[in-house]
Amino acid sequence: MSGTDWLVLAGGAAAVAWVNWYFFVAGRGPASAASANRNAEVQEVTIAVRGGYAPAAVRVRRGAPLRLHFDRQETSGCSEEVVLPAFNIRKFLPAHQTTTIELRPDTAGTFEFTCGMGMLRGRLIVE
Ligand SMILES: [Cu+2]
Repeated sequence: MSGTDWLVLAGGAAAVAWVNWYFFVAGRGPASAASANRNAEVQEVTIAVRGGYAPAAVRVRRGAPLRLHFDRQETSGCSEEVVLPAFNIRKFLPAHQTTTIELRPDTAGTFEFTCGMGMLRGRLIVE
């Protein structure tokens, strides 16, 4: 392999290590709720809605009930609805309020959630 290949490989390994750290060690971000309450029955994740979704990627366990708390911190019309097509969910999010969506991720995979127009995007990673 050339020097560039090794560089790419090292970069990839570093990215994987960072992702694992971020999700499982950092105690914040996408998996904070899921990892902190790994054995709890209900998984809870709060997602801030302000010009996008933060975290934009939510990692959860398959088969356990999930509560997504959408904390909408703006009045911009773009984000007034959130849609989870894979779960047949479309929900209005009142401005400056937290709206909870309950679902049960029974299938592993990556599922998108978007605003009503499909402009803001987030991902639900079920594993
Ligand atoms: Cu939108």
